[in-house]
Amino acid sequence: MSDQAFKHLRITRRGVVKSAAAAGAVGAVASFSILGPGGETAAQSEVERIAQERGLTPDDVNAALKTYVPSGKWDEYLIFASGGHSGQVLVFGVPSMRLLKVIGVFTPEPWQGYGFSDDTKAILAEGMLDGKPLTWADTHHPGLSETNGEYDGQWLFINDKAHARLAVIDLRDFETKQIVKNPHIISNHGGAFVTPNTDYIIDGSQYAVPFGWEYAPLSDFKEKYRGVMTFWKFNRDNGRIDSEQSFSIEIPPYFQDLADAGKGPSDGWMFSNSFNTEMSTGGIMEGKPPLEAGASLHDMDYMSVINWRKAAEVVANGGAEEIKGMQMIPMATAVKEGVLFQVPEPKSPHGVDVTPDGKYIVVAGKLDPHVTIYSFEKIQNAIAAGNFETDEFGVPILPFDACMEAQVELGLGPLHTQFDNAGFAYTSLFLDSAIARWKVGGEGVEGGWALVDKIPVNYNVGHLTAVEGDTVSPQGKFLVGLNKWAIDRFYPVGPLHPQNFQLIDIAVGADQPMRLLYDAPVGIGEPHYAQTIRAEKIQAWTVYPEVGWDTVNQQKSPIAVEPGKEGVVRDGNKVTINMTSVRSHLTPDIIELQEGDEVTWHITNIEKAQDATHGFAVPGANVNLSIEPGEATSLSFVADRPGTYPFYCTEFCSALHLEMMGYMLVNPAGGGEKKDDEKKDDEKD
Ligand code: CUK
Ligand code: CUA
Repeated sequence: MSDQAFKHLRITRRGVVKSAAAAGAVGAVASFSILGPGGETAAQSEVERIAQERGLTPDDVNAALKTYVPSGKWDEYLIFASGGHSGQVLVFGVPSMRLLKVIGVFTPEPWQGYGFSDDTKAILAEGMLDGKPLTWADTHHPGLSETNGEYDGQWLFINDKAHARLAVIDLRDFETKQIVKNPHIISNHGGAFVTPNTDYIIDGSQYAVPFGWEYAPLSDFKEKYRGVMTFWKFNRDNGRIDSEQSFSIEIPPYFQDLADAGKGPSDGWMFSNSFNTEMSTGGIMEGKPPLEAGASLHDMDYMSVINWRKAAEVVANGGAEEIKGMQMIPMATAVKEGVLFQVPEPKSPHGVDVTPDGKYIVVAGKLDPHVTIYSFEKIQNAIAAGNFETDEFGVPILPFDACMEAQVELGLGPLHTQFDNAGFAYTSLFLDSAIARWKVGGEGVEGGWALVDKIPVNYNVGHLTAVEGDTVSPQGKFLVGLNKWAIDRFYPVGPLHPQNFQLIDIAVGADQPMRLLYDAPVGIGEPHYAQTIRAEKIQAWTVYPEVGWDTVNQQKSPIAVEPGKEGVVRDGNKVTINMTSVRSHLTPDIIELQEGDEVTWHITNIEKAQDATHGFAVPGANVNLSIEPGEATSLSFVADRPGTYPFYCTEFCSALHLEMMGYMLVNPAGGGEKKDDEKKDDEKD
């Protein structure tokens, strides 16, 4: 930038950066204690010099000051983002946008030992598909647990769209504790969305299939294919989903999409939009319209309106059937019992979001430039009025005009909506590559249901996340656009570009434009959705509460190894190793095995110091463990290849870390051709 332009940058006595260009649009950002009482100072000219050298505008300097978090200082908010195809969860700090953690969820994660220790292998095994292991997932929607509609910082759930699975993460240690596979459907999308007290986690189907994805020809689509809305019961006492208490509702074979739980006045209900009410099944080669065209013929699709509390009563009263091992309310029962209704919604909608006060439901158009806002009260009145039309499956269709409160024209490709603490809603515009801010209306609101302004984003924004933007009390301040395309934002790293998380300042007043603060590349998958929580709500352990901790069940482990009790126990060809790890030794450090031994190796990290994690690798066994301070864990394998195996600690834990190793010697069975009785003799030795 030219010197001329930069003359406009000034740091005032109170640390306010101002420029002619940005005058009035720039707020107080920091205070420089080193600044003198007036005029030019050394610090000021230093800032100017750096800015000039780097070609930074006054807006850039402001953005830097608003996002920089100095060493040793912590971020105010945490983002829990889907890791997309990686099958993991990403944790970012806001406003720094620093990546704090990648949580292993559906995919083995070697650094955390996730999927390598016996107990975490068992968690991944819960998510097998018909007994086949899956090592990836298409994670879309993380959902933080809520108490009275507020994030409570205790649990996180996330769905796997590709296989209709749901995972439970404990935020005391940021580790995955459970994976459940939906027995009714093979792909989901309307999950993980929690009810206001986390009684249930909603998990709606995406692509219709016969129950249990059994075979049925596409010509039987209307008869055999179905949509499903599943309600997983969450038990806070043990921190697990209880499949026995969970249930599904059979719904028409439309492609259900996003979902959201009601709150406040709409608590007890949930909403899910759908597309492809045309029930197109493709068939380009058969001379039919391609699926995306066939699925976009109607002007209206349907939002499902479900009384989940009533549905739970129906199940409790025996109104459900067991299908594929889990309760299912038949569609006819759901209709008869007043559980299931539909409301028309404009053309292939995508997002559905309930306003913080629970009074309105916002549906975004995708192929319609409007958001459509429904009034929960009006929906209830329409239900009370009765006398419904139905679709061809007999499901009531409430009159659009009777339920609709307002429509706001925002721009092209509206998808998802978040809310702030000042009465505004923010809707992503995928086709416009922009985020629209609009005023939520309602009783006593001046100028409601109206577009306020837009900010361009780079590019193709999908979801967005505002601070506590899904709760009954959003916090405002920051918004992050989860942009699918980065194009020119980062130095090229090959044809597969990173995703771009763009941090946006929404703490500005309504009369000032939203401002872009920071671009954070995400190079691990496509994180569809994220939620942002006040960091202080999460009180994670820095070390496990007791030495010898079972990190899956969060209690003292029965297999914990105490110092002084280490050793190797042999029972025939079953060998149990009891090991401790502490800086800088593994005890025992020489392990003698016989070829074919079945080995169970218990290791306890007896450290109590923060960050004194030891890794543990056994070459040849495809194992790496992460044994955090206090953790007790195990691994099992068969020593099937005679040889010499140095095992070692894989975290640089201490000055003598490289010495933190030992030898595992697997003796050949009988030196090649030994007889069986000789082998037994060897084992006795
Ligand atoms: S979806 Cu991806 S941008 Cu799965 Cu919530 Cu809308
Ligand atoms: Cu323990 Cu390195």
